[in-house]
Amino acid sequence: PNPSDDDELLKFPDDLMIGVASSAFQTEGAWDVDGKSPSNWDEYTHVNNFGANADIACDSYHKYKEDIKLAANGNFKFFRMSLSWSRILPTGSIGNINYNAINHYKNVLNEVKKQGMIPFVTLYHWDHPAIFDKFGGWNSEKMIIAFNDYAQVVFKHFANIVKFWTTINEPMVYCYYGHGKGFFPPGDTFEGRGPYICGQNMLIAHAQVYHLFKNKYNNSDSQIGIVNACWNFYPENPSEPESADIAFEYNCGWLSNPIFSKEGDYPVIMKQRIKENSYLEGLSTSRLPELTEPMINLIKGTSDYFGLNYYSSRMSDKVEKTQSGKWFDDSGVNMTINNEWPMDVATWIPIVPEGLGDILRIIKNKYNNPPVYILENGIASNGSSYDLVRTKYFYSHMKEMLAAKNRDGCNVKAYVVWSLLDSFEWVAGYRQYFGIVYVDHNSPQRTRTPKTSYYWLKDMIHQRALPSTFITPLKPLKTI
Ligand code: GBH
Repeated sequence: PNPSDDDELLKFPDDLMIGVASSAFQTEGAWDVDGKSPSNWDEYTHVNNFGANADIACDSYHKYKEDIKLAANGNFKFFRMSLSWSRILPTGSIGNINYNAINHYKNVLNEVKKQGMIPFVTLYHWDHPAIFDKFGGWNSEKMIIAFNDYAQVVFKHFANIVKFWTTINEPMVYCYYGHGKGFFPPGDTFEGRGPYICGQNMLIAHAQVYHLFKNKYNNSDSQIGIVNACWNFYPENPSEPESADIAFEYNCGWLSNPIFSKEGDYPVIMKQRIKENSYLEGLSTSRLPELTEPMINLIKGTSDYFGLNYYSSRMSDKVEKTQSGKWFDDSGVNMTINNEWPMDVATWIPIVPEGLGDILRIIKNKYNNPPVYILENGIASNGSSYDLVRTKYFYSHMKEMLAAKNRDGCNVKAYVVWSLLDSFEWVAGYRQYFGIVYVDHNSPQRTRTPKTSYYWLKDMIHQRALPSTFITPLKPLKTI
């Protein structure tokens, strides 16, 4: 459904927070400063990644005050950031806490609060001490223990300052790219198994840390949860709408259903398909590991909110069974891009704002209308500070989000823009920029310049309403 232009639908209700997001590895730099050890991504980018690394990135480790000021001046109320595990526990061991890092993050968090914003902290946005990859990283159950240790140290020092927590950012993405496709460290290409093992270990690690927090560090008003990246799907063939359901379950449901559904466990359709495929391949058990009854109960209900990262949508179409043993083929659905969807420089982000509204309605119906924090939404563009496509992208997505909330009763509590700065973009290095603030990566100062989208968002947050049609912001006299 299209959002109506009714004025009421365009208002930001009082219980909706607008925020801006970043992550440690993508912005901090200072990769070997003040006792930090190399992370998995440091090691990986020093030998792979076409020469692009995050040794300096945006130098936010040193420039955090400027970043926080920029966010606060942009009227954002919510500051999403992550912590660098290898900064806090350089050897991975709790016997070796790096108090430089503890002090640094104390300063950062206090600065966020001083500037009138609420810090929203992700424990794990894909970077961990590199040494863990020697024992298999997230394909090893040792990682569950290591993550618990790290979380205890973090909660012990910061639970009194931080109310909003995320355990793991986009487990599916990390597991698929790191342990299936091999594009992320550790670069494993164990397609038909690695992602599932990684996903299960992350689910258990997440659940244990959730319970740890609830048992030992909970305040009545603190929240802890997980964030998943979900696409929305549209059936290629309207007479086979189930292809979109299957695609949802396989993509978003895999690591959401065990937490948010009433029954818990992986989605039934996913279990069935992977088992059938495994048998066809001549295996006697499914490549998807089993969640035992105690595990199901441990994991069920372990998120105070549904963390959603939404960028784009895909078309879905059923395909014949294959015996390729690959993660993607297990779904039995082909996921493609509709040529009519417009896009900017990132070919994986065709612009589909209605997909955000549609997925919010799916989440509402499937998981009993949980509070939803949209923790990332954004698009890459070329470097220009007159970033009209991005500005329009925010307008159209916020409009869909407001209609889903104001008209359809979806329980959206936060909308967080990805990202504050033009940052290190993982495997895309510095070739794709998501920032609402331009960063000159050629200057030693990493000079920051707010873009048009920054000023536009600042104005919208101030008005607490969107105009009924998009009004093109004027081009400033000077643009980068
Ligand atoms: C988010 O993931 C991340 O949380 C965030 O750190 C990142 O900056 C942001 O995306 C923007 O990229 O190059 O065609 O192989 C979103 C999921 C997974 C989408 C990796 C892009 C690579 C597509 N991302 N994927 S491609």
